[in-house]
Amino acid sequence: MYFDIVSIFPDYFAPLDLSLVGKARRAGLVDWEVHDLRTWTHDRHRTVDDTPYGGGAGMVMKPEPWGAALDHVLDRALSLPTLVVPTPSGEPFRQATAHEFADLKHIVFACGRYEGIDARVVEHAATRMPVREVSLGDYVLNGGEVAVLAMVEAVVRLLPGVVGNPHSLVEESHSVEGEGLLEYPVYTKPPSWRGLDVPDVLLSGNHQRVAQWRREQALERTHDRRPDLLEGRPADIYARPAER
Ligand code: 6GU
Repeated sequence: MYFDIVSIFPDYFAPLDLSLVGKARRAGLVDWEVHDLRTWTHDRHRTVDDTPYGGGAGMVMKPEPWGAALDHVLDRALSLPTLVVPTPSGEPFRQATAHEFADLKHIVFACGRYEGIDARVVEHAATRMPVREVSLGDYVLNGGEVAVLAMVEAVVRLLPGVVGNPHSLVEESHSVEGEGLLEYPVYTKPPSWRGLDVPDVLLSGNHQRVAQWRREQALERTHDRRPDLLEGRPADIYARPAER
């Protein structure tokens, strides 16, 4: 899998070489290039932004450097990439989105700053390649860089051979196999710590009771923290045990 990442802050992406993502790169499972958008400016101040038509606060990223940057990566691409544009006005980036992206060979990430990128950039790019405008959640970041770090990590860990034990992908929060519920609480040794005991059932060795307890805990957490995840599900199967 290959990523082109275009940003005015290329240094943001140095940490990608750490930890699991960096290990995957050194193993040849993924590679990327980070491009400085200012490479495609021609004025003395390497200007990438300008005032918005129609007025209003803030600045908008000019289309010309973006057009040239995307031409550059497309000209060198071995296959048709997908353009991913992080923006708080995008579709939600979910675990299912991470799986979709993990099936792609080549993603170009376009990191906007300021109030966003001139809308013609995405309109034009969409005539050349698939485009996804995606949001990490209902809050505003100063730019797409942190969102790209998060998406790259979410996607790379799904690539075959990246996560040591593939089973650890199965039971975690938001996985299909875990019914899209939040993950149950986990414990390790010692069995008692600062007066707090590990739940007895986990020490019982009874795998069926353990599985049942974990599902109940997952349901309880989901009810409390993310009731939206349970909407539209049959109430009897997904009621917390106390309500059944
Ligand atoms: Cl993907 N980008 C920006 N700039 N802000 C965000 C976001 C993305 N997701 C939530 N807030």
